[in-house]
Amino acid sequence: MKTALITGVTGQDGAYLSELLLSKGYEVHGIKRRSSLFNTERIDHIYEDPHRPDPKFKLHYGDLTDSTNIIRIIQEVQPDEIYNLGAMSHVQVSFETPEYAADADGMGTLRVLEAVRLLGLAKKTRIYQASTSELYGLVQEIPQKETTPFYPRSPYAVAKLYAYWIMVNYREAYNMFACNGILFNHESPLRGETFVTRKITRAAAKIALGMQDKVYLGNLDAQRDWGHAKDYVEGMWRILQQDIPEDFVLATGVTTTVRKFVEMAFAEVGLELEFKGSGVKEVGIVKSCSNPAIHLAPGAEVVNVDENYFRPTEVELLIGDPTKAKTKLGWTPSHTLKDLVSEMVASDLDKFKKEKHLIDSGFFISQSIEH
Ligand code: NDP
Ligand code: GDR
Repeated sequence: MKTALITGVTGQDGAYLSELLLSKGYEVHGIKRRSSLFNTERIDHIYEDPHRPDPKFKLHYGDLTDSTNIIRIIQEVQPDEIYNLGAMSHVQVSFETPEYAADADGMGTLRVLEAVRLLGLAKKTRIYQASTSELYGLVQEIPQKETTPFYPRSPYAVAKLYAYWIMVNYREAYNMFACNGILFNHESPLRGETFVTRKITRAAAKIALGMQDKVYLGNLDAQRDWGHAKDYVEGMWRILQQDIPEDFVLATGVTTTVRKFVEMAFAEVGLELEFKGSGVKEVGIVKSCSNPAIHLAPGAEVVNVDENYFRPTEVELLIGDPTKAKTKLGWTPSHTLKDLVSEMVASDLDKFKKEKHLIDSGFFISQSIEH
């Protein structure tokens, strides 16, 4: 039985990857941060009571900014594989916390590599690094592939650039099995609520249920290559099962604007939208409604642009070329964007129907704040 250690186990990818590795018979260890509220919602369903004999899923308190803690956990776990998914992963927030992003996302990766090396595990432990399409930043080539030059456009992406190269360097210097997965955006019902896709699917669900009037968004022209997180964690695992350590792009090869994603999500609840105006004056209004449960007249404004969501430097266009992953890993994404949007909206509708029921019955009074 193989043992895996996942940093960022409480995040979207950590949850799906844990499920995948457990289904493959791995013993899975995850690092979770201490927080004042419970932060294990995404993995509660696979949590095993440590008092039971021989649990296959174990959690350790830790943080990528704390080297001694990383060393201790790796020494204790002696993992065959490490998936370094932990990161301050929000691009816009990284402009507000640039030093922390550098520490957790950049130096954190170095801490993992150094721990493995210093503990004498360089031959045993394979390491996956959660690299990102944000490395491509300002467009240099379309579509973007493993050989496309990088031009990061945020403190997050610059920190991830350091992480990318320190992985390459440790692979070359110490012969370590260290690989970068350069993953394009991947989403799911477990996606963090402040990333644009989830923000939109939540809004579509809440507006349909009469729980929210409109959603404020930033750059509607940005284009992203969106896939499903379930497909991407399968790719991560395949990257570490190769004979030779290499870096791979995982992407769908299809790009879509944020505006189009909004239209697709609202269509799922029976609202056809049209956009009028431009820049900060652009609005998304209801063109027609085929859902009798929704009381919104044509012309109702449900999308506004708020310039606070514009980034100081934006990544306008991402579209990946997954040919290398297809050829060498046999990896192909199995979800279309339409499937993904349907699944996310259905999940948010289900969640907010329950919340509304509790609110209407007087059992629940706090509605979540929308960012
Ligand atoms: P999430 O934001 O959902 O999860 C991030 C995880 O990292 C959470 O478990 C979080 O803990 C943890 N974390 C944050 N800071 C630290 C720290 N200092 N020490 C230890 N753990 C920390 O991200 P995703 O699951 O979407 O992404 C996983 C990884 O892949 C990230 O590194 C991200 O940058 C990268 N990536 C993601 C892509 C995507 O489209 N999803 C695409 C390309 C790369 P907590 O729950 O306590 O906040
Ligand atoms: P991204 O994802 O920055 O690509 O990083 P995000 O969903 O935050 O933004 C995608 C695009 O949408 C535009 N946008 C908005 N974004 C947010 N969050 N909120 C808004 O209201 C909004 N309006 C428009 C953004 O400007 C951007 O162009 C994600 C993260 O998961 C990273 O960790 C990962 O590395 C990359 O994907 C690949």
